[in-house]
Amino acid sequence: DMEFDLDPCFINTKYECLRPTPLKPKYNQCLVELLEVIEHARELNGEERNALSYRHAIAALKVYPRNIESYAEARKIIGIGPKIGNHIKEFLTTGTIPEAEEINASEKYQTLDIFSRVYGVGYKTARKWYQKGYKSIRECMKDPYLTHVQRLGLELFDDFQKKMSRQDIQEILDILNKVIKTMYPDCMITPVGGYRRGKEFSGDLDVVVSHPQETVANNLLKDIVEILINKGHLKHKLFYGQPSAKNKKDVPSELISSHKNIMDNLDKCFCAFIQPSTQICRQVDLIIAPYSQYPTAVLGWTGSKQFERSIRNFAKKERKMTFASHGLFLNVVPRRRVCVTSEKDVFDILGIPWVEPEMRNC
Ligand code: 8DG
Ligand code: MN
Ligand code: MN
Repeated sequence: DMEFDLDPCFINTKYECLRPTPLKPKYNQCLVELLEVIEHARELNGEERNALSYRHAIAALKVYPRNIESYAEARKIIGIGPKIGNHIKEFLTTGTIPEAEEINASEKYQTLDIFSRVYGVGYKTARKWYQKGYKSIRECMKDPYLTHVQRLGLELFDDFQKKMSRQDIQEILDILNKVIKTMYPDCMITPVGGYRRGKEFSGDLDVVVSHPQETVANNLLKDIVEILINKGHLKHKLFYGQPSAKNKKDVPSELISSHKNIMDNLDKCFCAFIQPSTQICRQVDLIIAPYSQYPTAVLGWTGSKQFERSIRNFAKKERKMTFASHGLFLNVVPRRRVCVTSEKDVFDILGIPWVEPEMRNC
């Protein structure tokens, strides 16, 4: 169990990447859970800005070194303004937040929440389906205007809802390692996402794959997907390709809206993978990185989403640099790539204290 440095300038910052955040907050758990309900409702409602301010406040409360005891104490935290402060006051006096209770009891939010969990469905489509009067996944399947990806997402809904234990993930990783390394022994295969951050249960498996030879890396996605299909592991490709500006037109709009801030130039295939021991379809996100972009790809795909967001903001606003999964760049004209050799290198160049993957859970 790690007790971290309580230096206030380290903890009290608007950049979550500057401080370690463990998986389970020590204090303020109850309050955090209630604020998360409101944050999610804002997202479902399309109030992204508002959701973001909740996320900053939640992240700060997760690392706060004791339980908040007063409104005044809460307001000293960067990211907690009068609105969220008032919710905290409600919590301190009543033990709950009325708005969060209302949301939890609301049939509308329960339905929107379910729809938004469908692969390929963004908050916008979730709201559209709700407005059409659909109440269940079954009803959505009868919608005459479904895209191919939405139909797949609906069909795979039950399987994709099932969380994967670390053992489930290990089973799939073993297969990926065996199949890919038989073809390309020098391939590097790194599990990222929530699994790398130490989560006990994951919604999907995210894997970054690279190869020291750039020419091999160029064909890696095609070769890997082909062999996984041939061996019967891959059931569907949910998304395949490079969602760069060039072929953005071909990306289903739902994918863009649900992955808005996370598009990069790396080759990727989001696929439905059959887990042999359970026969459950699992979402596996395969990301291919050229060797020179391997460190940034691993950093960019480890998450959490808020951790990534804060690195990008920090790089842009404090360093005049751009961080993306496909590289670190100096914002000069023309934009210049900064060479990096490891994940640690990226932290060093940006001047961010090293944060272990298990401590990126903001
Ligand atoms: P879980 O729900 O899968 O258990 O948690 P997670 O692993 O943290 O969430 P995730 O949705 O699988 O996302 C993993 C990380 O990958 C997260 O930090 C955000 C990042 N990410 C995507 N999509 C994309 C993308 O298209 N480009 C880039 N660069 N990053 C992405 O989820
Ligand atoms: Mn994941
Ligand atoms: Mn993923």
